Amino acid sequence: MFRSVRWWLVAFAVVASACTGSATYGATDHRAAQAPASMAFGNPDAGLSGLELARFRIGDRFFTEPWVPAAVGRDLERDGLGPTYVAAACAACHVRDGKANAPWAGGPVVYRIAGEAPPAYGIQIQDRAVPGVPPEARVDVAFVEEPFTYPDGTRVVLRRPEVSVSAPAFGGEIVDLPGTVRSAPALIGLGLLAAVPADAVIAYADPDDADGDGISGRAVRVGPDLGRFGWKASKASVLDQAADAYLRDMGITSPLHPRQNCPGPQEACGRAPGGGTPEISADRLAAVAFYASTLAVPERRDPTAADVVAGEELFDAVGCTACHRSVLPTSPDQGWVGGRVVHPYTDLLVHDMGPGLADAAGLEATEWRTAPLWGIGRVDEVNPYAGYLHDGRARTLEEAILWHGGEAQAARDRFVALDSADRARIIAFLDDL
Ligand code: HEC
Ligand code: HEC
Ligand SMILES: [Ca+2]
Ligand SMILES: [Ca+2]
Repeated sequence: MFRSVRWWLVAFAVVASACTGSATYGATDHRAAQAPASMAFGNPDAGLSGLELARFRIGDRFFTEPWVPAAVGRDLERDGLGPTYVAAACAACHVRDGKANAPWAGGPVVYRIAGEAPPAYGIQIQDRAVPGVPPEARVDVAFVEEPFTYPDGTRVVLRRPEVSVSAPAFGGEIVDLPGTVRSAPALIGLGLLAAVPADAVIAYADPDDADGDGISGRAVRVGPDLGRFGWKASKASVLDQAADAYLRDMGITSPLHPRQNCPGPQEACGRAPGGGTPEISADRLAAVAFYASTLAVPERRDPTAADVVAGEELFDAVGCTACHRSVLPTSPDQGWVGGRVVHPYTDLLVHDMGPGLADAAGLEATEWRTAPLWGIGRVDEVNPYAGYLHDGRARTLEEAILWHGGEAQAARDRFVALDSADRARIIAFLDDL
């Protein structure tokens, strides 16, 4: 009974948005109501035209199907994997368009050197390679337990990752360099985030905390553009992020990165055959970026349920919305994503999150982009092996909150000071997103 009521609400929302063209955020199409929960992130935005949907499907195919090694005398659509790589498909990390399997669940480990790139390896370690080419090194992640007790006596065991790099193929210096594990985020609503006017983001920045509320927030500049994507907002566009992923994660060259990822001393890598020049064309790269930009944000499940409403009020009252902003506009002149009001629960700014989440020494090591929270309640249904936070360390939303420090310390402390029923309400609200 309840379920069918919800179905009609969703159907109504789709019809309404199709008529007015002004859905609030990412209304999914009606199939979402029937599709399995694990597919909640895989739907195209309801605003796409027929032609755009066709492009979405092409992008989907290239996002999902794995690449294979190149071989001399063979020309396939998706050959050219590596020579060194981390995974063979976008979908191997962004599982069903959601988060990656966490390192504690055997997921692919994206390991980035924090600081200057060692010339023999480059900024990221590729721990796999095609036959005949040595992988750069082996990366293992272990977890150290850090028990935590609430004032009311409730205990939670937090876990901090500890990375060890071994079997370095091109010199041992990387074994001791500081680095950072990066978990693949869910890819919903990115076209909407791309369409938020830079001014609306910069308006929330307060780098010197002029208003003295303990929250600063810095807009990241990438050349003339605003950095919006990645855990440190280091990419201005989904296309840049996709081209980077092709080269660095999969070893696929593109018009943006035409040279294979084979640093000087890696001779076997340099000699290995390629899969074309470049290996992915501009058209296909653009289709994949389009796909990754147009995945719909799922409808909220039950936003008027009493606990969810109370949880949202508490979320605001303890100060979560100082960073996880609930309302942002998109520019009117942005086609299918334009002129909307979106609820991403991010300000797209980077904040000092304290030493507990730092990935190295130095000023920027503690800075992370406020993670968007839309869809966060579906993450574990889309992929039960997913982890939260930039390195996937948190197994639950509660653990993720307890890791907040730095500018978020006060909000975290107010969360900790709540009684268990109110903490559960905040989690119920997050789970509804
Ligand atoms: C080996 C794992 C891996 C593969 C393969 C991979 N990604 Fe990612 N992706 C990541 C990680 C890790 C991040 C976070 C990067 C960071 O913050 O530095 C990310 C971030 C992103 C983002 C930014 C999302 C946001 O919210 O800011 C986009 C877009 C993206 N990936 C698209 C792609 C596409 C398209 C492909 C295939 C061409 C792909 N990725 C392949 C691991 C992967
Ligand atoms: C000072 C800004 C700030 C405040 C205040 C803040 N957050 Fe966050 N939040 C972040 C940042 C930045 C991240 C990403 C940190 C990382 O991955 O290392 C994050 C991550 C999260 C995540 C994990 C998201 C994911 O995709 O893994 C959850 C859940 C979350 N915050 C909930 C909350 C709640 C609940 C509160 C209030 C108690 C809160 N946050 C307060 C900045 C903030
Ligand atoms: Ca290649
Ligand atoms: Ca490398």
